[in-house]
Parts: sequence; structure tokens; C-alpha cells
Amino acid sequence: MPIASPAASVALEGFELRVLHLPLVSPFTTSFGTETVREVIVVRALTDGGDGWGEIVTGASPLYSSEYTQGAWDVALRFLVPALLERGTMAPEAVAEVLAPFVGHRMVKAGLELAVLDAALRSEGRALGEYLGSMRDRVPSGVSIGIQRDPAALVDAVDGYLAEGYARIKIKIKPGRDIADTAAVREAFGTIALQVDANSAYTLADADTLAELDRFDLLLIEQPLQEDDLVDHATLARRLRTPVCLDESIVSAKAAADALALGSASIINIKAGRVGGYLEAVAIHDLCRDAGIPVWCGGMLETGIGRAANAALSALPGFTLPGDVSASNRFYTRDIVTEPAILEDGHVRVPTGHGIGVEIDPVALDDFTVARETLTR
Ligand code: OSB
Ligand code: MG
Repeated sequence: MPIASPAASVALEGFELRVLHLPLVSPFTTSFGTETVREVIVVRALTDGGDGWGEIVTGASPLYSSEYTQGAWDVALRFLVPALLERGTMAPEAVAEVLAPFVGHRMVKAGLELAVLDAALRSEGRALGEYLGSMRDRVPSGVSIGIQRDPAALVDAVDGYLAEGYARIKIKIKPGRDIADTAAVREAFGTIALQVDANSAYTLADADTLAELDRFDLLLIEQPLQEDDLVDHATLARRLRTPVCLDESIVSAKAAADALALGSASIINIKAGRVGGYLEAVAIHDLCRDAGIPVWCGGMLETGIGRAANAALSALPGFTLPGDVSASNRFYTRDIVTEPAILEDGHVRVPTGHGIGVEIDPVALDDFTVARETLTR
């Protein structure tokens, strides 16, 4: 259902943007590359109702999507933040509308919107989960595991996460590191909840290989083909018994509706950053729920800011599959919030504090900051 009751308007006084470098506990390898440090932009909205926090989930390079840190930094400071400050006073629900004339840059828009939303909800004393329509106080936690040195190393990694209690395992695949890796995990751990993510590494010419995955009873295969391959995904989906789930392709509610109309996917991964914000994410949740399509919450190696907001989003009723909403320590030894998300019985808690429900650790924030810029009205 759409947002039941809109948030308060706030007078925007300025925005502080910071680039942070957070070391990862271990390298994270996907079909598009390896990361050892998470580069991320943290947004602080300065308002008459107090500060609000958001996170721009771009990576350092445009490998997952066309967005990347320096491009995000530039477009935010040159166009998006000035447009918001120019408008002055607004409700969080108006942020997307003010930013709509600027094409693309959805992760930047999402981070700015979250900061305004957090400020507004904190000023009213409301929790983000309650505002978005959360129905649960905790959500099952899945973990995304990067490509390892070899299948044996992958089995070791999966073993560790299962021992911690993760409710669902996702492994990254790419051509040449697909069937044997998946077989090794299935053989080692039996009927665990298992899915794979290709991050666009295949083409339709690989359909025979991908069909070999059918024998592993996977929950889904995520984004086998390119972002704009909606028709090819529909063709592939007809070939596979494994459900096709889209991540990169779903950049908006419109893209989700198109994908469903074409039969490109039977499950959708929702990431607020990729779709331009938590409100657009709720719109996709709503349309999928009406269409009987399961959704789950994806992750972008979020700091404690995005991790808290993702837990709230994941508690909406249509999120019927475990998301990539892992504990903070899956990626970080030190987070920038005072109470990083922890795994409890395979779940993470939906914060109940005001706004995103977590407090920033100012010392950690400063320690990880490598660049900083403030624009005021
Ligand atoms: O495709 O889901 C993805 C991380 C960065 C970019 C893309 C993806 C991922 C993940 C990690 O799989 C998910 C997480 O944050 O736990
Ligand atoms: Mg993915």
C-alpha cells in the first residue's frame, strides 16, 4: 500500500557530503571486479528540524551500473543539491519530483531523499519502518558471498556463514565459475536456501550452461544478462526451470512493470539506491505484491545508515524472500553507527528509533572521511 501518512515538511538549510573509505573484512569479488575498500558517499541534510542522514551507494567505478563516486559527487554538488536548496521547504515525498528534471543518477537521488526523509521523521518522532509500512520487527537475513579462489574455498566460506546462522546463501557466479561452484555448495550442504547472482555476465548464447543450473533447485538466478536485455531475459526465463530474478534491470517502478509484462522475471530484487529512493522502492513492492511477484531487498555493501533503512524496507509484507540484509560485521570491523546491525537467530532487527533509527558515531565518521563538502542556502 502507498505511504499511509506523509512526513512533515522541513526547511532545508544545507547538505554536507562526505566520501568515506571503509576497509572490507575480506575482498568482495563479483563477475565485474574485486573490492577491498568500500568507497561510499554519506549525506547529512541540515534542516530546521535537525539533521538527517542518507547514503549514496555508488561504487568507485561504473561497473555495476553507470553511476560511480566521482560522477555522483559532481552531479550532487553541481545540480541536485542546489535544486533542493533552491526549493527550500519541502516534504520528503517532494524530493523525487524536484529532482525529476535531472535524468538518471538514481543512487544520488536516493541518498539525498533518505537524508531528507530521516530529518523529517526524526523531527516528528516517527520510525522509518512504521512510515514505510513495515509489518515485522525483524527480518530473515541472507548473505551474499563473492567468488572465491576455488570451489573448496567457497564451501569453507559458506560453512562459516551457515555457522553464524544466515538464513539464505547467495553465491556470485560468472562464466567458468558457475556449475562447479554451485554443485560444490549444494553437495556440501544439502537443501539449504541457495541462489546465484551473475551480475550481467552472460548472454543468451550461454542458455545451455545456465540451464545446467536447473538441477540444483536454486531459489533463483539473479541478473544473468545485461541491464537493458528485458526481451532476452524473457526468452531465457522460458528456457529455465530456475526462476529468473532481476536486479540491475529494475531501475524504476516503470521498468518493473515492463519486466513483468514481458515475462522477463518472476522475482524482483529491490534496491532503493538503484531505483532512486525508498519511496520508489515501496512503489515497486506494491506493484509486485498486486501482481503476486515475490520481492526481496538487495544490498550495496551499505554502511549502518543504509543497512538500517534496508531492514525497515525488508519488513514490508511483500518481501517474502530473505534479502541481502546481513549483519554489519559481514563487511566491516568498524561501522559508522553506534549500534551496527547484528545477526540474531538468522535475523536482523528493524530499528525502532526515530528516522532510520540509528545514531552516527562521529569519531568513526571522521576517521573514514577522505573528502568533504558542504553547500548551504
Ligand atoms: O548484485 O547484488 C548485487 C554488491 C554490490 C553491487 C551489487 C551487488 C552486491 C551484492 C552485495 O551482492 C549485497 C550486500 O550488500 O550484501
Ligand atoms: Mg545482484
